[in-house]
Amino acid sequence: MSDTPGREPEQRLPATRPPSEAAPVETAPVERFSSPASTRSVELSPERAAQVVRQSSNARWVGFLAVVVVMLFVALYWFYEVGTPLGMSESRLDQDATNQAVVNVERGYNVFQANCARCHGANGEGGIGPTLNSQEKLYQHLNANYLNTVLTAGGRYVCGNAKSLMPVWSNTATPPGPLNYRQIQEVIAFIRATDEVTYTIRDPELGTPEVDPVTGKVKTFQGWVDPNYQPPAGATPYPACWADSFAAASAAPSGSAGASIGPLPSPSTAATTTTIPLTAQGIAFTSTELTVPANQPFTIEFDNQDVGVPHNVAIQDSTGQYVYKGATFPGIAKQDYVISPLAAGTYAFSCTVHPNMKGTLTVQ
Ligand code: HEC
Ligand SMILES: [Cu+2]
Repeated sequence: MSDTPGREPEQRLPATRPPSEAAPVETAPVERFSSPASTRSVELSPERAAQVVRQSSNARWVGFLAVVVVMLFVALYWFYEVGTPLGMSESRLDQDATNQAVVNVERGYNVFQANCARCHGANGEGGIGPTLNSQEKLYQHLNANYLNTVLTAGGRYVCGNAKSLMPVWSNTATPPGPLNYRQIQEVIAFIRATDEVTYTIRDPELGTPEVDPVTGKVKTFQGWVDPNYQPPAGATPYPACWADSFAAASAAPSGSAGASIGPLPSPSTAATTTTIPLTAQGIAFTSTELTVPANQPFTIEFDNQDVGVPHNVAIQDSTGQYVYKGATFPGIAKQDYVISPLAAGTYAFSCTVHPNMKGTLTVQ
């Protein structure tokens, strides 16, 4: 049936139900909500108003505390980043730089041992190549720039010797050497490392500290540079070519050593009775045992067979004191060293340029 106007009211929907057995009378309208009326009221009750006030006060506190926490975090992070005042802690970047410097030195140690130690000595004490660990040289001569140039241009840069035994190391040179720019930086960092820091020797591949199998301790090394070193007053700067430092030094001691020996005739005037030959070849003396008579001047006929490599002969007594230092000169050349009489005993002779060129001189 449709509810169209024009019909009788009782014919419109909803149709009134006729009383029946199940529902004998019309039921009262049912409340649709079960909550109390106050909650449905739109007005702000006094309790509700009080609650709103309390809640917004809490919310302000939460907000305030959140701001405080953020500010504390910012402050703490700030000091973590730039370091706390009064030097209580180092800035993060400085700390990273320090760590990186240590890593460079430790890796440079490995580069040096693998490539340079066979000529310059495990500790830079010198050998086929010149000494690198002397404070005199490290003070100014062996600066990072110079090292970089020498490693890029090769040993010929040092004294202008085209046949220098030291090859080019940097792979940026033509023809390229075996070391990349990182390794060059690292080996320079190692040579310039300060002796005030103890560094750890690490496995070149794994980077793990190396442990001494005997003592069970981690192996360490110290840098070479003494930051407090000052050259003696009036000292001349180290010569650009290291060989010149021997040429300059060798003149004086040979004469003064003779004076201390006593009233024996000076070697220049007395005819020497003994002449012994000595040859240097391949950065080594061909004979390591020499014998000369005691209390008599003698001559060492020194034959340097190494092209462009400077050598000399120096004699030390049992206390390590130099009693004679011959002039240093590059090969191929010959020179006679006239040496003042020596008291009987055992002496050591060596090349001051190449400390591992040595032998024994027996005076009897
Ligand atoms: C084959 C031997 C040899 C090797 C290996 C070698 N050098 Fe040399 N080095 C020499 C010789 C020899 C000289 C002297 C150059 C000359 O006068 O011809 C020299 C000179 C130098 C000098 C200049 C020293 C000075 O007093 O001016 C430096 C620095 C140097 N070497 C560093 C290194 C480094 C770093 C390595 C390893 C990457 C290395 N050398 C590997 C033989 C070697
Ligand atoms: Cu020598």
